[in-house]
Amino acid sequence: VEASIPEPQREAWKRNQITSFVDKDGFEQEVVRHVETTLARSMFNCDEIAAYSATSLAFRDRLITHWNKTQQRQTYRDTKRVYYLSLEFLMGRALDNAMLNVGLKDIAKDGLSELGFRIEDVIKQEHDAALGNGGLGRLAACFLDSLATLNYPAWGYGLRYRYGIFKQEIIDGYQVEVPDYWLDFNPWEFPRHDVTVDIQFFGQVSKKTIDGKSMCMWEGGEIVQAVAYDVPIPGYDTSTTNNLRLWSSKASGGEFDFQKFNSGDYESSVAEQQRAETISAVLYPNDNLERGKELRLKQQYFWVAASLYDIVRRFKKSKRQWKEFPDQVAIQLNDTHPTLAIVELQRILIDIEGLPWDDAWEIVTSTFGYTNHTVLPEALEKWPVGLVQHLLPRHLQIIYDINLYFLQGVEKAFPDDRDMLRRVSIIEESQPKMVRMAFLAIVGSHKVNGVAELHSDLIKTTIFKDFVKIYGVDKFTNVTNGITPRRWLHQANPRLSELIASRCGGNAFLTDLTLLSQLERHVDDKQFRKEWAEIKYANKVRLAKHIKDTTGVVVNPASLFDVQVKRIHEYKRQQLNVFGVIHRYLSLKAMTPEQRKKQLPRVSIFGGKAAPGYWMAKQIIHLVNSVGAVVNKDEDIGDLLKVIFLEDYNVSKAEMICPASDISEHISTAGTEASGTSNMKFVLNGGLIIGTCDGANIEITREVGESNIFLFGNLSEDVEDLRHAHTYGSHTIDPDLDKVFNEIEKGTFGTPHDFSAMIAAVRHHGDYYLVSDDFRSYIEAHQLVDEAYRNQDDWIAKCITAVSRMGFFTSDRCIEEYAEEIWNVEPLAVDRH
Ligand code: 8GP
Repeated sequence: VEASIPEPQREAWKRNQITSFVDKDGFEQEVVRHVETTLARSMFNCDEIAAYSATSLAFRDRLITHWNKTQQRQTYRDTKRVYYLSLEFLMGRALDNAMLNVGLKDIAKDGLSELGFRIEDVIKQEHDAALGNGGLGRLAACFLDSLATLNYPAWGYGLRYRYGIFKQEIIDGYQVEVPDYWLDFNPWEFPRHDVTVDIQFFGQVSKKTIDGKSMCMWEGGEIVQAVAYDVPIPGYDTSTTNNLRLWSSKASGGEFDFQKFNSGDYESSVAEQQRAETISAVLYPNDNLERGKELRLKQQYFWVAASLYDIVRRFKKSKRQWKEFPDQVAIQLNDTHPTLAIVELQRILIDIEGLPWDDAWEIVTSTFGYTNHTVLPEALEKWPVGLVQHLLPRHLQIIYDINLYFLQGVEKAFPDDRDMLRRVSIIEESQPKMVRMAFLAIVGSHKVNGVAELHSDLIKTTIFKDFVKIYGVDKFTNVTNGITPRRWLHQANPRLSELIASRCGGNAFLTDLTLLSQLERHVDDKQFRKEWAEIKYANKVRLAKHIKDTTGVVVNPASLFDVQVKRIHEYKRQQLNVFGVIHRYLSLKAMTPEQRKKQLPRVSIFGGKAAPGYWMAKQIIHLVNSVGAVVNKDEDIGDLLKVIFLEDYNVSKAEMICPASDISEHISTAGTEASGTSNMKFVLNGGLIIGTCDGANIEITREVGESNIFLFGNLSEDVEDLRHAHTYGSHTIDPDLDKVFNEIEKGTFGTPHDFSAMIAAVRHHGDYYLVSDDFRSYIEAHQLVDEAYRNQDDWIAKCITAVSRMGFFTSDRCIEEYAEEIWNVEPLAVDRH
């Protein structure tokens, strides 16, 4: 619909351009206006939530004017855009980030104070936007921040879940899940009731002849409507404000079926509406695990089809030829969840636009790039052919055709390798037959990347080995993950950020993180070290207060804070950590009081959610809590060891925890953690890490130097042989670990039966994650940590040195690599604020 204002009337619009506030008085006016009009309240009933709402609305207004200008500029210049398709965006809080990126936090602070509020209290009112599970979703959020900051024309596309990742409560030492209903009041989204797409499911395919051409028609079935909700994404120190478009599902054709209603069938008309709304109702709470639920496949197609419709609609406005599509559009698939986009674009081009198959396929494969985030077999997506056939009959036909042409090419190129076709086929000939989504993603993309060097090498030599033979090695590349220093340093750790700025020539390091290297000159500066240590201590005091408030346990901030916060998963080996904690406890117990006095006090802090259906992960949480319950009240031990489980780990908690850590644990079995990104956050905040030679730990070691990290454990190349030996040779358990097991079995930490499966996994079931093999070297690495920490001066020097060498790990660098190597897009130059 043409809704543009005619030229003669535009003058009035230009005269009345909205001006955003620039100073404290302007900000206060906006807050008061929003409290009194938008919220319909007054100074007599304005609580902190109202202050938060009004402040957010004031900043939102600002963002949206920038957003409008950014979109107009991008449309006018008509350059290539990037579309980042991700089923997860783990955004966290928006207000603090918006204030910092726009550069008006100080003004807001003063203004709020004059109006009777402390800015920290106002910021804390915001509910995290938690539309993700862990690393994959947070990476998408960091990428959006970098894309906007670097002025790339880019959109994110995702689902607007009504329920984000569940909230975790710990009751009697067990995880309990509580739904996260977060949309009550969300000032950061703009419903676009005018931007809707009808999405088709089920139905049948028939052949029709149109203009002498035989075409496939997908008809019948049911229609669900996708409604767009837009979230503005401000860049740091630039006016570029990009868009995150989230789709929400509703029944097509309005509120409910009036015909059914009138005929007295009220219930079923409401039921139909509810069924439609179910599609975007809930985020699946699994990290690195795929459960193959039908509703999940529906979510995927719903989101992908709506997003592609939107992208194609935007492209068509420019009236270009189809072959120019890949010059205008780059689509990145965040893991295999959006792989149906490949099939959907091919369908649009051949069935609706009438292009020949080969021309369409050339366009499709030039458009897509695919990022793999895991090699764990249980996380690789496969869908039963029968399910795809039922839900998306036309798509299944296209998948079969894609596979046919692909396999024909393979057969020609490898006539002697008969088994090759079976191995690489997009259809797995199992019972039932399955569509292998990763293979489809590879075949339909022009680039495939892993997320850290080791991981990118592993996918080339293991799960995607045959595809390297088929396509050549150049199709496969690496983009090591990164994090945004705006949120993960400047926002999370303002005092450290300020101290760094004072030695690095101001805030420029926030957009050029390599400038951190200037810190190295100050490593020996006593005053600088002292200020550094004071900031770390203050951050630990803040965390200690949170621990006291939430668990009742008093911890001494002078202790070494040892932190492992991430999703609970056997491959991440929280069990190794808790076994190590028990070993430490037993060693302390065996000492004389004199010996104990010489020991270094430690707080072991755990946090993270277990997928609700992941029984073993829940047992690990239970063991940590059970150990804490015993150790924390043991008077022999006192401050020497405290064991804490922090409830409901999320993005905003991470912002408090990362700055307060002395040592953090990144201890996955070598070869299993694709990258890890919290490892980067902890080092950037002046903590050291203990870790295995896995994921990005390896590159962090290369950058910061071996003397500034504590590595231990077997290497990834030895894992397979060790596993083989466990199963077919004799498997002896490390004697110290055996003592730990015996203590658990004695009932020291509660009912032994609760933990018998965890122990049996190591003793009797092949110790798949190599807990016993790595135990000795893990304990030894911790002894080195203790020794190093005793010399505080050296310790601080290590931390400063490590931070100064972290420039590589900014997500800005990642985005530049993607832009150059995969997307072929350029930033649009713009004015600053
Ligand atoms: C995660 C990886 O486990 C983590 O190492 C990495 O840092 C992060 O992705 C970002 O790249 N992977 C997943 O969360 C994942 O693969 N999830 C499901 C798709 C299986």
